[in-house]
Amino acid sequence: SVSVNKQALISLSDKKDLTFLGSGLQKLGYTIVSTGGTASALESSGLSVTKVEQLTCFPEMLDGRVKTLHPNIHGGILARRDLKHHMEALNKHGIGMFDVVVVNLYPFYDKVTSTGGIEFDDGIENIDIGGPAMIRAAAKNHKDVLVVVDPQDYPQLLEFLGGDGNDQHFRRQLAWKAFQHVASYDSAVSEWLWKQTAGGSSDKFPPSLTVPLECKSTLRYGENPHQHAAFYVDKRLAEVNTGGIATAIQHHGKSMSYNNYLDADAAWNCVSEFRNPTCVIVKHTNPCGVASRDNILEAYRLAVKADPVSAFGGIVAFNVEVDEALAKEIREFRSPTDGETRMFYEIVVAPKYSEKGLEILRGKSKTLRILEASKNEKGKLSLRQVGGGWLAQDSDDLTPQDIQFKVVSEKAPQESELQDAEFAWLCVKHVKSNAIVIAKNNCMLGMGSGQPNRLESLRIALKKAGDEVKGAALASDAFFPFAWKDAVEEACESGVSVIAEPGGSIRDGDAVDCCKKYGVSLLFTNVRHFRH
Ligand code: 93A
Repeated sequence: SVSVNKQALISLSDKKDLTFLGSGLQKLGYTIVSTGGTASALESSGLSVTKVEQLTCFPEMLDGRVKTLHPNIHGGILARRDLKHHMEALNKHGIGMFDVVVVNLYPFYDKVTSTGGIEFDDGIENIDIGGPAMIRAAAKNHKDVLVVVDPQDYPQLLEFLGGDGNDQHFRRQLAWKAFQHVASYDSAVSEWLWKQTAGGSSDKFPPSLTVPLECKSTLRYGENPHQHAAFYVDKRLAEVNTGGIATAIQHHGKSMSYNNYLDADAAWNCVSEFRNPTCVIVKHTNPCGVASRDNILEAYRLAVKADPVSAFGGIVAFNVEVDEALAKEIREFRSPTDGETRMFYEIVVAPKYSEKGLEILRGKSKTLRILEASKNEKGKLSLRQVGGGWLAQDSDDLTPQDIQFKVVSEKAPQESELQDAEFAWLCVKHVKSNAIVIAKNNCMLGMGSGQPNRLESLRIALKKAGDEVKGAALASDAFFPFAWKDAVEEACESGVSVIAEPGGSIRDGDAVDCCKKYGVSLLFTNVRHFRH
């Protein structure tokens, strides 16, 4: 079923798998037409190519700015095969048709984000004009022209061309992908230009919101079964794989749900903050167990112990490799509540798994989702939706190292108490407001979250910490509006030895006096960590 006149137009910056594509097309009887670099690459792998210049009767000119922008190219892509006068026009001007167009674009995003940056003029030269024009033309005429922008689609393309080639669904899918590719490209250009106009600073607000999103998957449902849902990734981050949870590799388990993504993100963000080997357990986006230890097995057990009831069915995150010993511990560890039931989790997230570790976790349950996530980069934009609009802000990147813990009480904390306060502070940042965390010896003992009243969050945290609260540190994500007969006094009465809070209330003096009365240290951070 090889026909003689079939033509494929190929113009690629990323020449990955070009030989595979070229030889496949040639075997199917296609004449290949290419731009300069692509033609040379094909020729050097022994394939015969017609140069675009031979069709346009024009040299590639203006340093390559004008290569394919010509009626002999675009006419051959855009002509409607079902219209007689279109066909007559092609004949009259001696233009041949293209049945396949394979193009990928100058790597603009990679260039402008490369280390050391790029000169403005260089950035401009990397804006592809002819490529998107061909992609858009072919995608518009997808009924008769197959358009491919992703090397991953080459095998399917060749398979399709080897068959009857009449599946409109496949053609439409490719056209959709093509417009996505171009839209994402243009948004990268516009975002870069925006940054140049805003004064060269990448953190200028308002940011340009042209995030190129690609639908990664449709989800079974949203927060609840009656809500439809899908998952999108920022295409550019996916390419460089610094996207945190969005670009995580799933090694095993049931497909991720809407709530799984939220919870895994919260767990991964929290655990990524810690320098020492740490385990974080999250339930409904709140960390309910956090522990750092040189021995990660111990950290894991302590994180579960902080709140075994909440940890059951939660998300477990580590900032170190899950090896054989840790995987076994995750598989075997029994709930401290009854000492019998094996702990059950929705997801395990870690930066790395040993082969054996992975094998053991796979054996724990069919459903357990095992994620390998890449580091979250600082300085990301955080976006939240409200009715009819979006809120944009810098992500909250402050760590205790960036913060001064200023002693405002009469009693100064001991070194170990200061460390506990810093640990509690790192935890409280990841708990929904109003947030209270009680911690000691690099271990969260209790937390209260999401209460509209800070005193209630405090009481919940105290209750969870139980007797262990004595001598522990307490952190509050925002200042205490009242001290006496309120949160500060209840905290002091419970036996905490140090309190860390932002300060800034008109009743700060009361908090200082109250801590004096109970002999508790008080630290002001001057920084707030609301999480709404
Ligand atoms: O400079 S362009 O915007 N002008 C054009 O007419 C044109 N035609 C194709 N860039 C153009 N291209 C791009 O060249 C393609 O999008 C592709 O990325 C690249 C392939 O060039 P070569 O085959 O010479 O390596």
